[in-house]
Amino acid sequence: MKVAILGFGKEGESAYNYYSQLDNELTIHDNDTQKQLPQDIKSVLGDGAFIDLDKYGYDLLVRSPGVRVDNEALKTTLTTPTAEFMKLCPAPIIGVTGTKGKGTTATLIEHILVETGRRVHLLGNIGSPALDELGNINPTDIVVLEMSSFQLFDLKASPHVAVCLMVTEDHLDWHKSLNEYHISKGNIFKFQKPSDIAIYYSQNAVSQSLAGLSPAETKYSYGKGGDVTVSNHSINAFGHIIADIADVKLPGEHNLQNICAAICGVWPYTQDTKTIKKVIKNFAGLPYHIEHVLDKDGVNYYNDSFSTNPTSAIAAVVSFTEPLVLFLGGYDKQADFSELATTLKGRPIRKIITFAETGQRIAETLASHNIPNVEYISGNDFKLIVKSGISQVVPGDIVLLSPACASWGMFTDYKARGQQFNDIITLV
Ligand code: UMA
Repeated sequence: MKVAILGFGKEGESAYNYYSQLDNELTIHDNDTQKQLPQDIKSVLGDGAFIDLDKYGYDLLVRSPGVRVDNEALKTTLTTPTAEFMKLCPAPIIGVTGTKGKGTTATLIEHILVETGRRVHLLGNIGSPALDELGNINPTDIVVLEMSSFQLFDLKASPHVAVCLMVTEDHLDWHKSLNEYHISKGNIFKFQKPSDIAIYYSQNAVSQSLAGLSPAETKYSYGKGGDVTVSNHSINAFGHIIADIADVKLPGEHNLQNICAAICGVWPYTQDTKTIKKVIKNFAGLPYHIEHVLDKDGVNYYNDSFSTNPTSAIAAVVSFTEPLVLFLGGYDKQADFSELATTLKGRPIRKIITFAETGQRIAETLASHNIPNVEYISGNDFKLIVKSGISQVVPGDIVLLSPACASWGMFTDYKARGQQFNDIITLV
């Protein structure tokens, strides 16, 4: 077969390895002319890499998640690594989507199931291309698949257990509209069977209405009035008290909701409340997710570099009542920062530094909401940016990197941004 791999990042490389095993003739398409490619591979690189894909006469196009191909007029068969994986995966899949919290929830689901003795594979948007693991999965295993809107966009399959967390606004530079973003997320439910299980967040209208697309006869909800709730200072699931919220290590109200979602996700496989409690008590969260990194002279430093949209920055901000030094800014995904500004209103602000492509726009939005002590710093000197923020901290302050934007432009990814932040605060 003549196969084109569209985009040669993590997923593209995984697809390349997968399809080359099957003795296909492969070509890589990528916008990046500097892309490092396997030796002797055919390629189409540059701005026009994804234009008129039918003209090459391929039998199959394999789309990486970040590459957008509008396929209405396309004649060549288009697939994705996620679609191919779901078609062939021998084990049941618990899919997790939502605007934020996917990684934390999927990881908690994995930790709980592993603790009950299951063999579990945590794959997908979390950073592990699913096709890489396919040959290693047995029918008795469980796959936990973090699914982004880019992966769900043209997917015509849904997982056995589908978990949809809070859906707000994101990726409007990629999706044509908020509605399209929501429709993409809805694919996690749309192709389920009656014997499948749909899980939604009762306090998020989008999540709840998307779950309505599912023909699943079993639907669980978490949040107010749901099957799993936080009330009377405890986490309650299906009539059992699971844990006291004082036992939870993860910071923030949003993480209590992620825990509730994870309990719904594992419930079809385990109702061992003791094990669930043990994992919840021990789970301190993922790196760069409101991660406590330093306590220096009475000032606590938190790294939330994973915050790539305003919703997650809001969740981080409301986790603290102490005076904040906050860093905001990054790549422009056309997000609206006014709700973040409203959230910041009335909170104690030591300093807000805005930076990078969105820095000026964020500063203007905050100014229009009369948020005090905001400074925009232009340029790419992250050390200068961080040092300017922390120059006036006093004991009791919280220093928080929760940029509300993707890292691209200044950093390769959120991990590089988070690592640089940690290096700088540790040294100064
Ligand atoms: N490319 C183009 N043109 C485009 C977009 C990309 O040529 O318009 C090329 C790039 O030059 C690069 C390659 O495609 O060579 C990158 O492919 P990709 O953007 O699909 O990224 P991958 O490296 O394959 O990583 C993807 C996910 N990235 C995206 O969806 C953007 C990773 O999620 C995921 O961890 C990885 O697959 C493994 O499954 C990252 C992410 O930011 C963490 N996800 C978004 C989010 O969580 O909000 C959706």
